[in-house]
Amino acid sequence: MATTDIPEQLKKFEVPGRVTVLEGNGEMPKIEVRTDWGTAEIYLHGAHVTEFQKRGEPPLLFTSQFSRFEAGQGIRGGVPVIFPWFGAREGEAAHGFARVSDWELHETSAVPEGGVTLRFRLPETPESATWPAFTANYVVTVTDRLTLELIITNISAGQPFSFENCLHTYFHVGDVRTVSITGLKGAAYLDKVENFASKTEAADAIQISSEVDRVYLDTTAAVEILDSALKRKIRVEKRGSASTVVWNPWIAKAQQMPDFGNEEYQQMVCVESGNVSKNKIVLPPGKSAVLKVVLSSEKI
Ligand code: TA6
Repeated sequence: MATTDIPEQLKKFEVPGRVTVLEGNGEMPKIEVRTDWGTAEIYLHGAHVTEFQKRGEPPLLFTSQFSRFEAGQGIRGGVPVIFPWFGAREGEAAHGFARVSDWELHETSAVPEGGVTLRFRLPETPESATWPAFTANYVVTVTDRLTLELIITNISAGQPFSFENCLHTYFHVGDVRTVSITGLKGAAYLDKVENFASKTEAADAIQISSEVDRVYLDTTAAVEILDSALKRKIRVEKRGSASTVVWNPWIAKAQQMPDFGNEEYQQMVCVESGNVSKNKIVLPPGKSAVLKVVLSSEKI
């Protein structure tokens, strides 16, 4: 689909100098955002933010050079929108159907301080029809930081809606072996590398020298990634989230993922914000749950 083939119903969301809709990888519609501070890219597939970069800084997000851009496949990197379940599920794709669904773009606007706000909505799908009736809206605000809000509303007549959600962010780092992650000391976690063993984080600063796959529970704290190679501090602030997941596949897992380069584990770390496992959400009819994450960075 060349730029000229972008459907009219998408072109109408363009904002001159700020928002452009064009053909991305895999001939998938992609939205390019330009602000006073830098750029971002979002695919309608999964409402997936694949890039965010401030002028004068390295990209904030990591997206694999080997990622697929295909129907039914998750994009490997950026910010996967995980809903309505996290992790594996019998007979289903891991991490829910939201990240492999084509979301609808409903609104784009240039915000006064020089940024851009975009709102996406998850249309009804055969999979979503098997769950209590809900709406899922996703608001992406691009300024000198990246603000993401996943808003789930239970619109069923009388059923509580039980679900997990997570913004599964892949951060770009210079060398994961020289990164420190702070903000989780004292938090209980499930160690997926050791068969979900229950542990408590003892380190002031987490360092990575092997596969790490930890689901921290009952923690609302902000997390910081200190990247000595890129001389940058990344800050992950969140609201409406009781779980934080830290993941790096390391060498063996990296080699097992066809959509991930064998050496790419060195340039990424996931710090994910959501409500998973015992922190899952049970939403009464008529109520909404907002998962909000603010991703920012500064040179150090
Ligand atoms: O969030 C960490 C995790 O659950 C890991 O266990 C690993 O499976 C990762 O997500 C990637 O999941 P994906 O389905 O994107 O391959």
